[in-house]
Amino acid sequence: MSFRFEIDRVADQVQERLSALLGQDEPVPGPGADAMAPLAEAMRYAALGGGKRLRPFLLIQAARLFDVPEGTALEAACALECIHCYSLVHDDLPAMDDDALRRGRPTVHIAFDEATAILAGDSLLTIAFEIISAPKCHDDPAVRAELAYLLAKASGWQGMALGQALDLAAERQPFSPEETTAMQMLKTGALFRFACEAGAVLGRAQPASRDALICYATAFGQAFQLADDLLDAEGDAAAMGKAASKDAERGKATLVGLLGLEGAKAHLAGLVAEAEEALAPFGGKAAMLIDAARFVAERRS
Ligand code: GRG
Repeated sequence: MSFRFEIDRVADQVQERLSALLGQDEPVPGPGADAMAPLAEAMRYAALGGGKRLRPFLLIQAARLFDVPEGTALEAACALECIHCYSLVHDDLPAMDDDALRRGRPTVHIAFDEATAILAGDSLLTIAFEIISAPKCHDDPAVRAELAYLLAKASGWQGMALGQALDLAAERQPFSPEETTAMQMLKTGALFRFACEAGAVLGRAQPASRDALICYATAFGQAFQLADDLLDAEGDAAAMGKAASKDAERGKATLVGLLGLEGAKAHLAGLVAEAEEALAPFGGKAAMLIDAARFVAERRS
């Protein structure tokens, strides 16, 4: 089965399940109903409006290494995607990146308003924990509790939110390559790590297998961010006729700015090799995860 086919198939599954989870089958009766509608609509707009669904894909593929059925892994995968979508809604706000477009459409605060975007982000964050702690996620409450714990750690003040805070700080003070990598491993890497670790938790993996997946996720997360920075840098260089990116202009820390285009490309190839090597113990069973690392490094949009 090809990677392209598989990632599209998983994206369809995620779309269908998220649509059900964010459905409006229990409308609030009475005077609150009208007021509630824009919030639910904004959540659906943010979560159901496209996206590659890479994090759910990694989670489902990691779980598959331990023969976890896709229907089981899908719940945790949807919880993770809700966190990702929340982070994008908040990242786009005027107080953060102040972006008007996301996934080819107006961002949530443009399509609705700022207050609704903040609340939709908050609600996507919290519904993630409803999904991951519900019995449908896993029969064993200990597994659900571990997943919820790991997801909270990955998302919050020691994970993605800290990474975002450091990224904002990097606009005011110069970051070294090491500091930039550490920031990116939190900002974008923490959710990729959760995706892979959750697969191991769902599959009750041995510590060595879990560690191998964490190594893979670490290299994958860095490769993803570096490829994203390269896309920005090359796109902006083409548009502006010089090798300076929008992020660099804003004073944002990127490895492309620090290593240069060629240095960054060489580093990216090394990260993909690292990701592949980490999965060697799983043999051919890890082919989709290896293809995912190659995909993020090679993507052009
Ligand atoms: C607001 C707490 C808080 C955190 C925001 C992840 C993040 C932290 C911000 C995203 C900013 C950004 C655009 C970073 C570049 C890399 C990235 C995460 C891109 C978006 O992820 P994709 O490519 O998006 O997986 P899709 O649309 O495919 O889901």
